[in-house]
Order: sequence, then structure tokens, then C-alpha cells
Amino acid sequence: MRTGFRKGFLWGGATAATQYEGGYNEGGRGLATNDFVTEGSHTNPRRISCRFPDGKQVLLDREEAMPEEAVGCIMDGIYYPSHKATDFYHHFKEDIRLFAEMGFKCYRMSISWPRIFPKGGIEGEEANEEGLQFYEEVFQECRKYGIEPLVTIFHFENPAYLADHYNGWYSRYTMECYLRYCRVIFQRYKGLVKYWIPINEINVLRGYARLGCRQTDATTRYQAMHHLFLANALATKMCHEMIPDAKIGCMLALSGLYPATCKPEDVMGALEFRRRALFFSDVMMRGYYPSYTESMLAKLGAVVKKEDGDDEIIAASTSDFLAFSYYRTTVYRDGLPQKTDTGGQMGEKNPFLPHSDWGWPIDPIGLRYVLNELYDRYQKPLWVVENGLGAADALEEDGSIQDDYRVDFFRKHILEMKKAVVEDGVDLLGYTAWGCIDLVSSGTGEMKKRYGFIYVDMDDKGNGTLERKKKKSFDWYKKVIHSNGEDLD
Ligand code: BGP
Repeated sequence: MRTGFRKGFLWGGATAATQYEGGYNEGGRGLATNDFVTEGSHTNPRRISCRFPDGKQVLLDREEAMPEEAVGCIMDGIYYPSHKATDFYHHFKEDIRLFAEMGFKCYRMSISWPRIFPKGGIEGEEANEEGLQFYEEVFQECRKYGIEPLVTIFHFENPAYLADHYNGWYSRYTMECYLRYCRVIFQRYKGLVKYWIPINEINVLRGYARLGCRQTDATTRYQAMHHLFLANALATKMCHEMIPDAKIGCMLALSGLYPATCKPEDVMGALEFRRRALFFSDVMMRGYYPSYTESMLAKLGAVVKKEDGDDEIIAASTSDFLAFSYYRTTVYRDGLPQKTDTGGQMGEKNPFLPHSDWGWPIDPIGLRYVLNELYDRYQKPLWVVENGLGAADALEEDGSIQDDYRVDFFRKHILEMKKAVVEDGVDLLGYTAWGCIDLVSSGTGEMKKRYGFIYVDMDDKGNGTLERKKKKSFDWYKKVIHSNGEDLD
């Protein structure tokens, strides 16, 4: 029996370009669909700005279909958080130095696809050398400190050109462009990056901003998912061929789910709702569409067209590991509308759990539950690549940030994760805390919803010096990593 986390356990933190990198119009970068997504808040949802051929500009709901003929646009007088984000683009050396000081063994980040191919990688388009150079320096900086990069290839950010001209992932052409992009980055970074994630949280992708698709109906979404499954399998194959010692894994938002009661309708309904998330890992980990696919798609009203040979492509290359984000659990009651958000599946309030400032239940035991659920189902290595507490941190008069609540959150989650490893025998590769440095919330567009061990001086409107400050949790996490998860006091 294990007594603790494995030697070489990959402790670290995670970020994504669209929430952290900034520099949206620098270094030859093209526009991303997320560059049209406005600021927002808990009560005021983020929107997408678009322009019609006659010049009229309109703000859309994120869940709304993009009207025919309209394209994404940047409107005057509106703040778009992705444009500057918390400016990793100009601070990466300083930030990676701080990660190294915490003792990170691993840093999960994403490459901005339109920074490599401004139009997404259409035929004849050349890769942007300045973009390639930028990430090369980032990875070299990580390596300098012995930090292993874990790279997400597509994290909520589509080249706007592909969304506007090809309807994003609804079209197989986007998949071809994505694979050209993969080939270029695998080739360029093969000596620097060993761990890859082709797609972030595939199960919560929808609409124009995250999927690049103009329509939001179920057929569009699941057709796009089919293309993503193919892209995942082909990228996995390519990665194995080009970088033989690499590991490449799928990634889902897999916060846990409980039935509200033992009423059989609640239990059965919860099982079906859970399948809407596990469907994705079932395909990518096992290499085939599961037996319940037809009835699930029929209920959703989705019709998916496959081409000859698609099933064989998916079967030939499955993921090496299953990475997932875990923020919370949710409760399913019969008849509840089935919804998801950035934290995963959403349902009824759990009366047994405390909740974060943003209303997400805090459930450390749920993490152990999900680790077991997934390991029992797939028997392949797991990786917790996002977990954390979004909280409104306060700057004390002396400039310090006393985030004891964050330490408490992590302590309890890491303890349960340890039980999953030691007592339940789950094979776990690593743990990267989400938003290890403050960044823009994907769900609400706020800065106020902070996750970091490192504070960044910036407000919801982008004002601030961008100065970095260590929070109280910084030294605590350093100790956790140094002791390989033994010292959690
Ligand atoms: C995950 C996303 C991240 C991150 C996180 C927290 O679903 O992969 O990009 O944002 O959720 O969510 P939020 O930013 O909405 O608090």
C-alpha cells in the first residue's frame, strides 16, 4: 500500500491564455472568438459583440446563436478582459520565477491558437514565428527551473477567422486546421514539452465563443463534438509519433453529482445527467461511442453525421490519461433542467455543504468520490488539473492578503485526494491548482473572483498596476509541495 503521493508527483498550478496571457494585438496574434466577449459579473452575464454587414453592432447573450451574416467584433467603449488579462505576455519571466519559488514541478498553461496561426492554420497560411518564439521562451523559462510544462492546445479560444468563415468546429475544415496547428507546435516544442492536453473541458463547450459555432442547437453542438473527438484521436496519434516519450490526455469538467434523494427517479435521472459529462471521456478513453449514445442524442434532439472510417480513427488512439477540473459537486432532482457552467454540472443547492462567495458548494469529499468514480470506470492514470476557490480577497492595510479560507479549501481537498491515492489506490499523476496567479474568471469575466496564491493588482475594469504580491497561501502551498503533500498544517 502507498503511504503518500508518488515520487515525482506533479504539483503545480494552471492557467489559460484567454484569461491570463493578454497581448491580444501584439506579436502578430490573430483575433480569437473570446476577444469579443465582454466583461460581466455574477449578476450581469458576459456578452458577445457582433457586427452586421451594414455596420450595425449588437451585444448577444453568450448562449444565443450568432445571427446570419453577423461576425464577431470589438466595440468602442466596452471592456474586453481577454485583451490584457493579467498580462502574462509581458510578465512571464517574473511569474515563472514566482512559480519556481513555490516549488512547482509542473505548470499547466495553454497556447493561444491564433497567436500561432492568426487565421487558424488555413491552407497556405504560415505559422507566426513571433508567436512560436514567445512560447519557446516560456517553456525554456520553465525548464530553467525544472518545471514540466503541461500544455493545453485548445482552451476556450477559437481563431475568429475559422468561426466566422467556417462555423468553427461544426466544420471538418476546422479540425484540419487544428491538426496543422498541432503539427507545428509538436515539431517546435518536442524537446521542451512532454505533457499535452488537446482540448480543455470538452463537455462544457458550446456556442460561438468557446466552440466557434454560430448556432447553439444540439445537432450543431454534437456534430462539433464528433469533430473534436476525431481531432483528439488524430492529435494523440500525431503526438505519439512525433514525440515518442510524450503523454497526451483528454480533459473534462468533472465536478461530482449526487441524486437529491433515494427516490428512484432522482437516482436514475442523476445517472443520465452524469452520462452527459462522462459520455466525452467514455469516447476518448475507451475509443468508441458508448451504448447509451443513441438514446442520449435522441433525447437531446441531436443528429450526428459520421463519415466512413471515423469510428476507426477514434478507436485507434485513446488518451493516455484523464485530466479533469474539480470545483464542486451538484445535486440532481428529478425534473430539474440539466445545465452546466464553467464549474461543471449545475443543479440544486446542497444543504450539507458550505458555499463559496460565488455560490459554488465546497465539497472536498466529493473530490475523493470523483477520483474513485473515474478510476473505477477507466483504470487509467488521472490528473487533477484544476481545483481552487474563487474568492474576493481583501488587501490589508499593510498590503498583505490573509487568505486563510483558501488554505483551508486546499488543505481539505488535498487531504481527500491523498485518501484516494493511499486508501483507494487511485493512480494520480499530479495536481495543478487553478489560477495559481490571479486571472480573469471565465464564467463571469471578473477579476474580483480570485483564485491565486499570487495577487495581481487589477480590478474588474482592467485598472491597476499589475503588480504581483504573494498571498498568505503562497508559503503554505510551497510547504505542501516541498513535503510532497505530507505537511498540510
Ligand atoms: C474551468 C475552466 C477555467 C476556469 C475555471 C473556473 O471550467 O477550465 O478556464 O475559468 O473553470 O471558472 P470561473 O473562471 O468561471 O470561476
